[in-house]
Order: sequence, then structure tokens, then C-alpha cells
Amino acid sequence: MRILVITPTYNEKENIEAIIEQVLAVNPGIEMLIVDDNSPDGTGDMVDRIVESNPRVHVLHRAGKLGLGTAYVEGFKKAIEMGVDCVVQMDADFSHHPSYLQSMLDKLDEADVVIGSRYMHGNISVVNWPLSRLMLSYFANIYARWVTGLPVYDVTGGFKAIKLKVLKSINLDRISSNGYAFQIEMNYIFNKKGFSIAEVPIIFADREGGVSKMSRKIVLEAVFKIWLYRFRKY
Ligand SMILES: Nc1nc2c(ncn2[C@@H]2O[C@H](COP(=O)(O)OP(=O)(O)OP(=O)(O)O)[C@@H](O)[C@H]2O)c(=O)[nH]1
Ligand SMILES: [Mg+2]
Repeated sequence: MRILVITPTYNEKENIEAIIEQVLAVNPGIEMLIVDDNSPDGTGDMVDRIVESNPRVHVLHRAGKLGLGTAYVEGFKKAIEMGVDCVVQMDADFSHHPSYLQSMLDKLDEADVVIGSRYMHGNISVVNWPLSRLMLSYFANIYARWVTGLPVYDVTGGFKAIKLKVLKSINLDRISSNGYAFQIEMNYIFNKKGFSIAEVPIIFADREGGVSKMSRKIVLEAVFKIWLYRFRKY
């Protein structure tokens, strides 16, 4: 199976080399696509150097910080072009640990989409986050589940394995959200199109190096935009 792990980056120079190395070590079928938004810290140049010596690593450079959602959409289009079998969405900062990749890929035998889940069966498996951040995420998740009615424990999580046939069936240009709401919107579309979604438990740890890109704008987008999905044509 040919797997493309897509990782958007913005100022991840402290994590990028290690994450690439550890992801590729999981399984020889894995390739990586880094979507870098012209990170001022030079992450993109570091990735260029890795790409030169490693044919399993690919990169897309964008002109500036255009958001996580559009980075993934460009990555998905590239995955379709490459003709891989599935993609994995993964952050660069080790919150999504490479050690869970294989169990998520294995679970694709049973479902079209697999979410690495922080909140299964009422458990909370998040470590090292300040309580305020955990509360925000936990209640955002309950709220998003309530609004969308999605049968998923971790609706806002960004660690996902997705079969290519799922992405091919979606009009990627119709996706309207960019921050955390992007994760919810994607799940909404998967569910609406009748694809099966499974979850496997992960322990989510706070980022290892670098700084957070969380913003009020991203939270507000999620709070309001998710009401609109049911009225959209996908
Ligand atoms: N290409 C691109 N990547 C982004 C952008 N915003 C965030 N990222 C990357 O997306 C991944 C997840 O970012 P977020 O969860 O939004 O923010 P974060 O900085 O990880 O925040 P924490 O959850 O506190 O770690 C990381 O690998 C970031 O480098 C963006 O606008 N463009
Ligand atoms: Mg993070």
C-alpha cells in the first residue's frame, strides 16, 4: 500500500527533521508531503534539503500563511495526482505521534476514514496541555458533535487516515473552513457521503518544540461556521 502522510508546516524548524525521520521509519510504504507556507524560520529550506536526498519526501511551497485547511486541500489534490492508496493528515509538532500511525493504517481495513481519537468513550487522553486549552478543546468537541450530530467522539481532531477513494469523491473546492472547523467539515462530508468512520485511541501530547498557531479567529470560525454545513451542497 502506498501511503502519503501530509503535514502542513508553519515555523516548525525544531520538529520537522525528527518528524520526517520517525514517520518514514514506521513503514516502507510511507511517503511524506510537507506543505509549507513560506515559514519565516526557514522550515521550507530545511525540507528542500531533505527532499534532495530522499525520494520518499515531497514538498509544496506556498507564498504565505494561508491556513491549515487550504494546505490540506492542496495536499489532497497532490495525493490524487500521485495516485497513492491513502493519505494521513498529521501535525508536525509530535502532538500526533508517529507511533500511532500503524494502528490507524491497520484500522483502514474496517473503515474508510480512521481518526486518531483523544476522547473515546468518555476518556480524555491529552497530556501537558494547560487546563484552559483542554477545556476549550473538550467543550468545543461536545458542542461540535451536538451541532453536527456526527457519530464521532473526536470531531475536531486532526490526526486522520483517509482512503483515496473518499477524497476522490469529494469536490475539494467546496470545502469552506480553514482552522479547526476544517476537521469538522471534513467529517461532516465523510458522514454525509456514507463513508464509514472509525476511531483508534491516541494519547495527544502538547507540541514538542516551536509555538502554537491557535487564534481567536480559528475558534470563532468553528463556533459559527459549523451551523452552515447542513445547508451546503457538497
Ligand atoms: N502550511 C500551514 N501550516 C499550518 C498553518 N497553521 C498551522 N499549521 C501547521 O499545522 C499543524 C497544526 O497546527 P495547529 O494545531 O493549528 O496549531 P499548533 O501550532 O499546532 O497549535 P498547538 O495545538 O498549540 O500545538 C502544525 O504542523 C502547524 O505548523 C498554516 O497556516 N499553513
Ligand atoms: Mg499542534
